[in-house]
Amino acid sequence: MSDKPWDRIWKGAGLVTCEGEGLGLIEQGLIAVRDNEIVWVGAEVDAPRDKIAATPQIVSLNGGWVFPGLIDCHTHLVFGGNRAREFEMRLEGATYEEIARAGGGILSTVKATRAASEEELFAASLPRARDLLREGVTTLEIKSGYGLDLQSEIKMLKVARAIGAELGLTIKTSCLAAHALPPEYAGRAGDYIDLICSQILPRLAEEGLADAVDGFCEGIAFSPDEIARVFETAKDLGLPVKLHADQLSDLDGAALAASFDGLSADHLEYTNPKGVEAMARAGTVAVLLPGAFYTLKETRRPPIETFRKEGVSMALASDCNPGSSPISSLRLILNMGCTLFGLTPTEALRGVTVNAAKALGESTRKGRLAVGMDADFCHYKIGAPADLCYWMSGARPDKVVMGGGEITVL
Ligand code: DI6
Ligand code: FE
Repeated sequence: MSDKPWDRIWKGAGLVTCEGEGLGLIEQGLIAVRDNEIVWVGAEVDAPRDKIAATPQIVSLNGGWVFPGLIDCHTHLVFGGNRAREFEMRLEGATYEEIARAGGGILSTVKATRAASEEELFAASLPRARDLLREGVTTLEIKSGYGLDLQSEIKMLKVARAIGAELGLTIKTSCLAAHALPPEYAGRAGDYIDLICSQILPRLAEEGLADAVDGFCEGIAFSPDEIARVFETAKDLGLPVKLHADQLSDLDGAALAASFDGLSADHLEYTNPKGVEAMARAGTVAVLLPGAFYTLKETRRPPIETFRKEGVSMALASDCNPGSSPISSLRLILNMGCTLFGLTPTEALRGVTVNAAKALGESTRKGRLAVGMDADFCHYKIGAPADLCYWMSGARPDKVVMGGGEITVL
């Protein structure tokens, strides 16, 4: 152990470390931090006395549980406009696909997002990120995909980065230019894929605006061949990929993502057993999105049992977006993951911590309370870890720590 003194200690609460297979619980735990890293974690009784005595700042938590900072690994929270009218249309019987084919859906958000200035987009999107932060989310993925032209995609991803700077959150960005066919390319999907591969991705890579490349592989979006072209370019640029796969139909999307060593395949309601096997082999995380399942009143659930059997890591995310998952609460998603998809609270909690970190390629820094990890964590005054899944919304964390510093959650 290094001789350097510790900066700060948090003690007096249980720890949900997410180490090992389960939650890695430690009752009466202690976390020590130096700079922005965890330097000691374990049971308080085992902590070195001399180190504790020399630490200038000790925070006593008085019960409750400390979790790794929660991670929402799939969001579309930067967007302009509002789709409440579509919600009403769906209540009147229209389907998501019908609305999309009639020019509503994603394309109506594209119109509003293109029309918004960077400042307007930032102002509209920040509250959604703040909602998540208030629940203890410290790492957040944000996708583009409502710009669908070079300048608008850049604008979205700059806003995503600016949200991270404003709130002190870790933001991972994904380019989702292959989300929908923009109206000016109607009937020319191949040309739009050319634009993505020859201009949008190279420019975003050059500017460091995209940490990964995503796509929407679906009958109402892009075919597996089209997505494969986008992924080839991503590979050439050294960017990892992930995919909206098999959400509304089985297009072998999961296997496609796995064949490019995808970080994750997301949605997966219609994924077939071969796709699950391919994901297991590639170490591709299954990102489950019960908010979209709920909103679209889907009845077909992702093959959870097969993921378990094949040892595929499962993550849970909000999919926060104006159409299919108008939700900016990861707490509610934890409950939905258990109630709608049959996850255990342990699986659900690992799904917004250790497995969500894996889905973002951040396993070495995020998602666990362990030595060497970023000092991101949140403290909830709850009786048992499963309370976060059981109670819908409700109590907020009373402390959120990011990079070793406590932040005020407004
Ligand atoms: N799948 C989704 O659930 C979202 N995008 C996607 O590819 C929906 C986005 C929207 O309706 O605006
Ligand atoms: Fe999505």
